[in-house]
Amino acid sequence: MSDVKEPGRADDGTMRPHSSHWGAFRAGWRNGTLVVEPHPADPDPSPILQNFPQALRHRARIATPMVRRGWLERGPGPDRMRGRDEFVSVPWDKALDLLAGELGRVRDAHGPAAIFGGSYGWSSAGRFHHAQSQVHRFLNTVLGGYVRSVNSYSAGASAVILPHVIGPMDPVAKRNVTWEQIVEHTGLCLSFGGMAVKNSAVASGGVSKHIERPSMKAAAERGCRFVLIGPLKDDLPEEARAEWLQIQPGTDTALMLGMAHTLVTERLHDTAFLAQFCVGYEKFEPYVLGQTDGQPKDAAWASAVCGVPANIIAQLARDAAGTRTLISMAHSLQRSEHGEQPVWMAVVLAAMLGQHGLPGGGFNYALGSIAHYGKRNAAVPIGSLPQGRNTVPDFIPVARISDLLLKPGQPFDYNGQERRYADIKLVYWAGGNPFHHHQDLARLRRAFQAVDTLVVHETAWTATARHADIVLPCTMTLEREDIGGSSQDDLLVAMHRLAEPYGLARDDFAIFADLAARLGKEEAFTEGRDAQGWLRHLYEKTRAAMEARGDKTLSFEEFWEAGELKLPMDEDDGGIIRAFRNDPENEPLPTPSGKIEVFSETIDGFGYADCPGHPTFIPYGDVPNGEKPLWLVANQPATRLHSQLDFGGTSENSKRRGREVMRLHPADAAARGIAEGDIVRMFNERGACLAAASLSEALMPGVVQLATGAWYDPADPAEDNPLCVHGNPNVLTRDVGTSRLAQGCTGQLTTLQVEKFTGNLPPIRAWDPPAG
Ligand SMILES: Nc1nc2c(c(=O)[nH]1)N[C@H]1C(S)=C(S)[C@@H](COP(=O)(O)OP(=O)(O)OC[C@H]3O[C@@H](n4cnc5c(=O)[nH]c(N)nc54)[C@H](O)[C@@H]3O)O[C@H]1N2
Ligand SMILES: Nc1nc2c(c(=O)[nH]1)N[C@H]1C(S)=C(S)[C@@H](COP(=O)(O)OP(=O)(O)OC[C@H]3O[C@@H](n4cnc5c(=O)[nH]c(N)nc54)[C@H](O)[C@@H]3O)O[C@H]1N2
Ligand SMILES: [Mo]
Repeated sequence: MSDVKEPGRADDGTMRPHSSHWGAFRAGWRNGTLVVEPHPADPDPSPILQNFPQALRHRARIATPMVRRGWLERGPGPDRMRGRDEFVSVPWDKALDLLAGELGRVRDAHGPAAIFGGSYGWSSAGRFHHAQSQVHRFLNTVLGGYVRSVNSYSAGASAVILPHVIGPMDPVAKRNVTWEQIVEHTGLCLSFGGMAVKNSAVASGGVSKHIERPSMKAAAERGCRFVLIGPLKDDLPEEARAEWLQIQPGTDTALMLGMAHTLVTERLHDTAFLAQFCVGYEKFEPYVLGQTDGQPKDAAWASAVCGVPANIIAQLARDAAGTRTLISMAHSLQRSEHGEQPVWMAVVLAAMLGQHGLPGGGFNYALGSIAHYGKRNAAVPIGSLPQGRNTVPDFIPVARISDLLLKPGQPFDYNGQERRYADIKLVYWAGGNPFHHHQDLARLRRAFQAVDTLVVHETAWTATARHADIVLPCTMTLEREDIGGSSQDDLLVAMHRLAEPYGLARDDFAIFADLAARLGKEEAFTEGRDAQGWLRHLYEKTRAAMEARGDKTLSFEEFWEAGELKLPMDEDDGGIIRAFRNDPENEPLPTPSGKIEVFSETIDGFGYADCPGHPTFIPYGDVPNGEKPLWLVANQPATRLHSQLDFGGTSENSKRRGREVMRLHPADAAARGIAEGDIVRMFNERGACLAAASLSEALMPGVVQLATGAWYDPADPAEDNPLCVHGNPNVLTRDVGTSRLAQGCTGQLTTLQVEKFTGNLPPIRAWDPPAG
């Protein structure tokens, strides 16, 4: 790192365009410091941008290729030493020779179905250097494929349930109700899990204008009433002027059933809409009325389950029937046990209200959870790296990674199919951090011990890199050129290079190109293009589409010089749901019946008790009890994207005594003798972590919150289940699927106990490079 010759390091203050998942920005060097300024058009930029300056040259970056000592000395094979061993620095040529040899061995001995390249993760903004796209293209074009993962940690349950009942996730979330419609039309917004502006800070691929806060402000000023239903008051911004209904986690379906019961018994439900646009309502109403199970789902029942007073539930139903009502639901509700149910129930409730397809009304899944939703869509395509062909049919629902590695050959259910886990020998990860995203990290460690080889491309020493056998250092976006853009943003950004690579770091593309050459497939991987060639190739897709529409376009050189290209956006037309409402005969929904499915014959036919044929309240299994009296909400962090740049300034400054801050209600703190700023131990039967306590009345009593993203930091890596001294909630969460239908991630909620930590405070080492 001593020989860095940053472009512009002359400190001339020149600001160059760049982009990130958390905003478009400009950056340049002044007095030897990287200065980052938000894009001037952004009305509400994210503080996450300020993670960059400190992160760029932080010691947590990886400087050279590294090989785990045990793997180097003993070769591939299952090994308990993963995550406990030393690393040996090796030259690039040697690292690539070793890796190419191992990839060839696994391919020849076991075939590509022995390689897991699911490689889930957000990577970085930039259409070309997107690491997950790079690794998938490499595995397809060079090795013939890999065992993949389907769906996401974000929306594991909804991605599977929504197509059965209303349509694919994209039209329900991304092309449906816009913020423009809300500002103009919405009378009542029932916001399940809120729409925290810290979450809409982020959009995969980039976002140039954060409009959520100003939109909620404008809507509220016009008279839109926001009701926040959730355990945390600050899941909606002050500007929404929301009423807060405190609800027991995991019980939203019961609340909505209580509203449905009121609608039916007071004849407020839209029978004409249900008859014309839905199927199966007649099988659902008897359940609501208690005719099928003896339990009417009335407001009193719902109240006893969810904690919201019965009169408020009933009144909410009446109010919702009397105005333009929008139901928004955070991703979080379905990232938990039976997460399919609240999503389906919200679809049905909006149907009972007759609101689907009306401007500013109906159900918009995940609105406000992320900055893609509630926007217009780009009218032209944005280039992305072609993935090649994967010849391996095997896949896992993404959050079944530990099961895959621990249960080779064993059966699992998914969306009506019985499948088997493949037998994986080699795991290749680029652009994701399973020690951030996965649950029950002690189990994940065991799972990674079972394979022959774990390969990780990383920019920094994440816990995943520390558990790898071969670690290859990669550039950050600031160290390379790329094109930033997403289909829900009107700016394509020329991401200029701001710095030389850290140490010996290389671009993922360059690494894969060299590996491909060693395996005799360079041309298949690169198609004869270098990075610049690919940027021009990807840009041309957008430019040509604009030209075909008759829009003014820029040549690649002009685009690069200007720093950005303004994209044409589509009409705000409400997408397939509006089209269906306007013309149900000719614009059927892409469901089996072509209508909204209140009852699904397909799902019913699967015979899953944990996901029956209509929305059903299924009590949570993992509920607070004597030993674990508290709920843990493990939600998204305000100060970073997931685990990315945890070592950046905004993230580090939010910690106390180096630990992640957890929040709890003053009453829960008092009962445990915990004061503001105390270090606490959070624990259950799966694991324990330390965090710094902060007392807040923004949480309901009985609920504590610890955001995700603090890097896993084992007190003693030699132990099987060490204490995490930094505050990673995934040592506590459960590794179980949402149901047999979707098998989605359930990391949002679990139960635990919290106590004041009185021992000697262990040091934080998560950001120190490992011994080697
Ligand atoms: N308990 C609990 N767990 C959760 C959640 C929760 O709510 N609760 N939320 C879940 C959700 S919604 C998600 S999406 C996941 C997120 O999980 P991930 O997407 O895996 O998390 P990130 O931290 O974004 O991981 C991206 C990694 O890619 C690396 N990276 C960035 N750029 C590059 C590059 O150019 N090249 C290479 N090689 N690497 C790069 C970063 O350093 C980082 O380590 O977490 C999930 N986990
Ligand atoms: N700053 C920042 N923004 C992000 C991300 C990030 O890492 N950092 N990650 C992005 C990604 S990949 C995704 S998928 C989205 C995730 O978006 P979400 O999943 O919606 O976000 P979370 O913050 O995990 O959860 C939102 C809130 O849901 C509430 N909640 C939890 N359980 C329940 C429940 O049972 N009922 C109700 N009513 N409410 C509940 C909690 O109070 C929590 O604060 O966020 C995106 N935005
Ligand atoms: Mo996500």
